[in-house]
Amino acid sequence: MISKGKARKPFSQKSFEYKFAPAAPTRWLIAFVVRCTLLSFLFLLGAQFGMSQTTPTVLKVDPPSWWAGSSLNPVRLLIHGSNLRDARVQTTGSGLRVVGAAKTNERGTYLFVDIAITPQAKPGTRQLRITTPQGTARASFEILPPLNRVPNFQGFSPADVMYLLMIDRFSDGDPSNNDPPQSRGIYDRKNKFYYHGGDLQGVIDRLSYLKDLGVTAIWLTPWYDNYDHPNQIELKEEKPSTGFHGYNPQDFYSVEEHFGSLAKLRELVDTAHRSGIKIVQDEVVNHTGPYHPWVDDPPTPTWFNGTKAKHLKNVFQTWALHDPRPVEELKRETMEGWFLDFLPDLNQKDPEVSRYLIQNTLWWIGATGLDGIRMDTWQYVPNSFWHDWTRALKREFPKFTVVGEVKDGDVIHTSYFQGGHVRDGADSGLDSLLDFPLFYSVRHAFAEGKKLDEVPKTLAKDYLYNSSDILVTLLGGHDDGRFMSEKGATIAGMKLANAFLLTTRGVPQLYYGDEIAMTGADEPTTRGDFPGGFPGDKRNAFSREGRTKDEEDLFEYIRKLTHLRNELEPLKRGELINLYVSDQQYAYARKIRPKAGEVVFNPDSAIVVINNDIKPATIEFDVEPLRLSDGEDLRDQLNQRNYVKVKDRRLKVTLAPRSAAIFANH
Ligand SMILES: [Ca+2]
Ligand SMILES: [Ca+2]
Ligand SMILES: [Ca+2]
Repeated sequence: MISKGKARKPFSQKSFEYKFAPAAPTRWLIAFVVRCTLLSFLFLLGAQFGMSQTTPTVLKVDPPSWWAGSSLNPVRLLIHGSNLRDARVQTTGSGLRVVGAAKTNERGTYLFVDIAITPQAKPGTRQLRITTPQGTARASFEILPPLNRVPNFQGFSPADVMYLLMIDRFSDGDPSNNDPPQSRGIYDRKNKFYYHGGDLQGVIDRLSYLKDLGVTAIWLTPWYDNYDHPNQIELKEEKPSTGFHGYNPQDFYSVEEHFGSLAKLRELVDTAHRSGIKIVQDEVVNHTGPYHPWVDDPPTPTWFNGTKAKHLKNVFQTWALHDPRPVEELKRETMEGWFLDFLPDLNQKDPEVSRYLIQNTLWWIGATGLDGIRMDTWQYVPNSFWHDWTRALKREFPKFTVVGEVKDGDVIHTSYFQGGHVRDGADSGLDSLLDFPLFYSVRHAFAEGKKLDEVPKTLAKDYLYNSSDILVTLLGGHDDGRFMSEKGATIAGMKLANAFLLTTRGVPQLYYGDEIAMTGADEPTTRGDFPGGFPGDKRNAFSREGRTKDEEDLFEYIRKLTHLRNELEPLKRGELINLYVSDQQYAYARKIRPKAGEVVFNPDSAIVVINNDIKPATIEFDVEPLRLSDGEDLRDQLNQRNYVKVKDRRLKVTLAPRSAAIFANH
């Protein structure tokens, strides 16, 4: 296969930059014009030496590799090139054979062909020969060694503490990829919408920091290759932006060159696994980036919903999706409309698109060993597709888990998308959702200081979910202003929010930098650079010496909570039992219900008491459901000097203003 990197020969602009020093967009334009001139020259040169314009060529093979023994066999290849009409595909080498006839699109630019891998096939590179009456093109295909089931493909669970980081903004471990030749001029740390240099090596370098913080799973923003030039379509503050966030895939089978390579990604997964940390991939299947080559040259006529010239615009009327009597036009605009009117909406009802996307997901997992997926824009993709996608995923990787992004504060709405029910004609099979309803309640109570009882009132709607224990809970993320930038936010409130998040039901997710109280009120500023992650930073907040007193205070508090969660089994998998609720006080327990035959070692329960008031509070409540013995002492795990005694199956607790306690017989 001619890899994409090789196809785009690095073009040196040094002399231009030296003479004219033009602005980045202008530089890109110059590079583009010169590249076009060069390509035309090479084309003419080819014609001169007798290469026919009708000779088949191959630019790319998706997927470029697969493993023997997969539940998906044969694999369907999508070969991109030119003059591929009426091509026959043959394989050379053992362990690989073509099944059935190849299919091409009208323009001869895309070819679909199925290849079967024999279970005994030895790992290594094989050749594909693509032959038409006008000639033969060759491409490579690799058979990968199947990865071990342990420690790969483990899925996440409520026993995990997840950490969301933006690759570009977390840590720059390799300055040599900051301004790569194939995408010169879109690195600028002073521009909020350009690349800042963070990469996969940076994440590897910070694994010990994350381990110390108590993180057991990392969700990284997408690492797909995004476009290599400024985005002139999506203007931010009236200027071109870039795909530093990763949500505008340009190539679903390649790692963004600013972040590293597939080999570096494999190294990250392996190193993280050795530290007991899982890796969660952020995937997008609803749309492609605006400059994806498919937009002007789709592999099938129905690859996208509409075309660049004629398509619906997404109107985000998501309520219509679960309306039993929907206005069909609204529903269609929501499912098939292009995000922001320019993100091309993939048509998963086209069987080739569906097959391509399912294989792409399996490939990232099978080729790297990752453990979970956070799926972007879940609700804008049909359930019939999700049904097939999750079924294929679980067949190959039974322990794997997926969390879907349904950004909505209403439990009635979000719960509709969890698997376990037939919705809109199919069961999506989705394991988990980001718990945005709880996120908003947490922000109101702990950041703004509003009534705390909004939190248990939101949890009271858990009956609507097929399973609420696996929901991913959060108090911050990259699409919202940071907790510490909310009106009324304080370190004390942030501590309470973390005490709640790390002891209630669900899989807690931290947002990078929240552990050191980073601020940022809106979408670009919430994605700030982690101090110390980048060459030349004035201080290094990854180390204790580099943190301010407040930062260190918060960091240590969160660290204590994650480690407690790790030590106290009930905090990981105990049933959530509410014990007391008032305007600004909330007490609850986590208690393990032993499985048949299971012996649970003490403590089998923990009691969390939170006072969100600005005054001290004394509350008394019944602990009957926990079956604690009268006279038993329970110690506050956050402050070992505090303890309470069970009396007449009740507890009386006094708490300082805006504070929390975690009582356990430990
Ligand atoms: Ca870098
Ligand atoms: Ca790129
Ligand atoms: Ca869609």
